[in-house]
Amino acid sequence: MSDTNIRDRNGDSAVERVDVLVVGMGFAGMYNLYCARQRGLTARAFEAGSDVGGTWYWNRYPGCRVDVDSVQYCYNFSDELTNEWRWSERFASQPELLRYCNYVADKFDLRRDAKFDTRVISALFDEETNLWTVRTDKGDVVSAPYCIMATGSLSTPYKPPYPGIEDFGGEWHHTGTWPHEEVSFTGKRVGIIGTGSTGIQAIPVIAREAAHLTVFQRTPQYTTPARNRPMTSGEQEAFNARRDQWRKEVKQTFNAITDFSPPTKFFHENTPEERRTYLESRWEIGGMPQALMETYKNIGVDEAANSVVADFVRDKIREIVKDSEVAERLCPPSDLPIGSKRPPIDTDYYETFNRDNVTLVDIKTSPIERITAVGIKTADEDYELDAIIFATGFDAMTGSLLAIDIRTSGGASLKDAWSDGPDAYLGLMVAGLPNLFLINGPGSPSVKANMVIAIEHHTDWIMEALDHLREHGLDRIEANEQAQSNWVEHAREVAEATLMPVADSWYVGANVPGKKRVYMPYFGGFARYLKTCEEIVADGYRGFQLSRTGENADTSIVAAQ
Ligand code: NA7
Repeated sequence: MSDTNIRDRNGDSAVERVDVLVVGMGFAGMYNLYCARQRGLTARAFEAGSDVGGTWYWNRYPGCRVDVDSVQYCYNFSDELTNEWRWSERFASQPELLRYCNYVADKFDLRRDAKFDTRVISALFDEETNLWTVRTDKGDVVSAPYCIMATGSLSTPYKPPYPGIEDFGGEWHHTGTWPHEEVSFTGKRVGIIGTGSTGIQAIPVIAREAAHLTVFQRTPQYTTPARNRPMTSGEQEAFNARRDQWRKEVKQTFNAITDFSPPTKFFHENTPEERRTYLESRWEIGGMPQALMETYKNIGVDEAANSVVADFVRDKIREIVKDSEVAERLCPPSDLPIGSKRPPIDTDYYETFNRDNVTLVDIKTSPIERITAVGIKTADEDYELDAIIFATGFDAMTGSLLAIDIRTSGGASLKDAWSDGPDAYLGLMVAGLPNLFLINGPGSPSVKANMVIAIEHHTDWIMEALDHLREHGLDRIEANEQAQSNWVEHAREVAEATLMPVADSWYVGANVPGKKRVYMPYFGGFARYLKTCEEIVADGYRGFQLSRTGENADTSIVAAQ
């Protein structure tokens, strides 16, 4: 494979030629770059941010931290790295996670092949030359036979288009593009819109600093205490000592997270008193969202089982929040199953509503009408504010991919392919777009799993596919339309057998007006997904077409199903 400068097909601009293009330099992009290099492949990565980190580069809002145990939310590919790094807290904060990303980039000299402050705007596949050509907003033109979209699942912020934002005299920020300079709320009247995982992390921290915080809530969430704490002495060493075993165990789990005693009973096997005691013990342990979601079998599929846990959280809210009206406003509605929106974990979220300087506004019954010069106007009231924070989430899973004009010379495009929903085979490839790989794409466990473990799996799968192609003198891999449809149908059936698609969540794209409603992550479990991927490879890449194109698209199909 080569690394030469060539001219593009029009012959009018010099293009750089590498083996692998990588879009994004978060956890996924960095690992892809590392793996490509390990194989002696030349690679070029582009990143819109000024440095590495992806999610942890952009989301700098107060209170931002991971909700998977730090020791599990990190790379596994290098024992040296594992042994060198120490986490300071059970759930690492954003600054610590960003330090980790920088440490990895330095250690493996990853920035050398990456260009920052550069956004990829298009990717065109030439059917004749078998090359993807990527163009950027800085004028770069780079070609490679393989293109890997490491663009992140939650990286295109969504901000509701309220009229009047340009009139607002104060400052405003979206949590997903938080300024790098310190933002001070001291003495300020702050309004925050959104009570998803982000709002729930930010609200208690901002409330402690601001003169007053007004929380604009559309849908109340179920959240459980994170019980974050400093790592204890020897804790990480003990985890690392059994990391090899853990790497095996994590592959057998539903969400690529271990150390949670899995449910052994159905809820009706316990008396109401036993349930209360059991759920209470899980509430006390706190931690990952599974604390409550994995208490009884079939919480995710059975309404009665689900409502037992949902009611438990509502009771907790009523216990914690002193003002009973505010408590009722914080209680999620009975038609919202617990877990159907991404379950957050928190530090002092409900307690924050006992503070004198915090007001909760229900914008479901009294929607925001506009932003004014001095604040926010709802249907019922005007709120004067010095700062507005949009914790309103992301155009998840598809937003960053569809923002790039991805097409082939044969006339296929990602936009057309996804006009009726984001179909992808295993969430890895899209039929009609050869040699284009998605990391954690729709139809893969992705956001329903520990993202770093899912990233490592996808990357390893892709790299092994590239090895396979090379070893067999091939240069093209493409998902079959039929295999893709079968997979999409399977993923749909799995999700629809549960309560998960019920909520208007970002999992189904309901937060972005006009987005096709599809449950995007694969909800069949990480272990089952891994096994399927392995079987497909063992079966000669079942459902993929592997071929040799050479310069003249002389397609000799080697494996096709
Ligand atoms: P989420 O979970 O999508 O939450 C966004 C919040 O913003 C949620 O409370 C929404 O209310 C609210 N929202 C969104 N659009 C509007 C409009 N138009 N009007 C009023 N309120 C709105 O995003 P997060 O950033 O909190 O979390 C994203 C993921 O990042 C998280 O799940 C983790 O995986 C990490 P709604 O519930 O839609 O009524």
